[in-house]
Amino acid sequence: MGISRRDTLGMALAGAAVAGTARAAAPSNESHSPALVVSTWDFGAAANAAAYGRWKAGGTLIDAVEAGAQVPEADLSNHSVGMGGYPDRDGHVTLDAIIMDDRGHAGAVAALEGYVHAISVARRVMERTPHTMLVGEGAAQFAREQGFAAQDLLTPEAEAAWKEWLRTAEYKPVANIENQRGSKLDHDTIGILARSPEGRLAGACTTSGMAYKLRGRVGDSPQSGCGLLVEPGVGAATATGVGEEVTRIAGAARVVGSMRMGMSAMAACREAVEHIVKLRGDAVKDAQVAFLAIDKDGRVGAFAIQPGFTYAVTDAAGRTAVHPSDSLRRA
Ligand code: SD4
Repeated sequence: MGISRRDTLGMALAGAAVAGTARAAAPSNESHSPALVVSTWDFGAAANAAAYGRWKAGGTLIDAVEAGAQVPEADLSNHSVGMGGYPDRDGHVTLDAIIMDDRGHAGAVAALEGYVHAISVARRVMERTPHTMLVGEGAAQFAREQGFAAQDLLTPEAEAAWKEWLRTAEYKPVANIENQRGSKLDHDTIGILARSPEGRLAGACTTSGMAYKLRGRVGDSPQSGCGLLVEPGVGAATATGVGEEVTRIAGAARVVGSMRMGMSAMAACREAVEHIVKLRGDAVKDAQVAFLAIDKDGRVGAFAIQPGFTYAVTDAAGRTAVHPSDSLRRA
């Protein structure tokens, strides 16, 4: 499979894309070399670089997706994944994360407070417990026992934004807020999928969820089959956007299931989006939901309800491009 001129251009722009300034055209399913790492939104480029670097240095695919997910978790300017994330409506920053390989290993945390690298706590759940998910106080206790350092994740900036929000307390998720850095409603989920040249797969998804959510709310991201699913010999999928809409249809499982039945990654993402819109009608008129998938051969698919979703693709040579996804609605 060759690299088209258009994708060569996109990859050449990769350095700038990591800095969040350049974008390539949306690739067709056939037009780019097999992907090694893919992830959601513009900020996925920096995460891909970390994941690729870890893999190149001899790490496993799980090491790679963990390293990638840690980038936005530690980014103070990213107002939702991990540190600096906007809190729930009671002022608590709560994190959701999941990590998964293609051998049936999965670990997740939900509503975790006080630990910036939720993805690493999720990995410990996967590797050191017989369980697949720990939540709330139990997840925090586990993180403490595992030696993770507790931190106050509510930065002065996020606290000020929350206090400002409290004046009206209007809860209305805004489509594509993930790419509008510095927005008061910023909620950045990263879903990151990695594939080795041999076709092995792993994935991770981490978020602080929707800003100003009800206390105790958990979205799609940490739930297996909703925010993430990896299946050996088939592919992997992740989701971003309004988690309730993804959870209702077990979105990532639906995308991977369609791929298992022979659909391309692109067609499978589109089918899941169309299903949500058919099911929910006007309820998702203004909502954004997007799926990103990779098949076992490294072909990538992405599709969203609204225009504005972007995703980062890194090939086995380490070249990265950020693409706008196709969408059901037009700009
Ligand atoms: C959630 N799906 O908690 C996440 C939010 C998200 O970019 O994707 N934000 O509903």
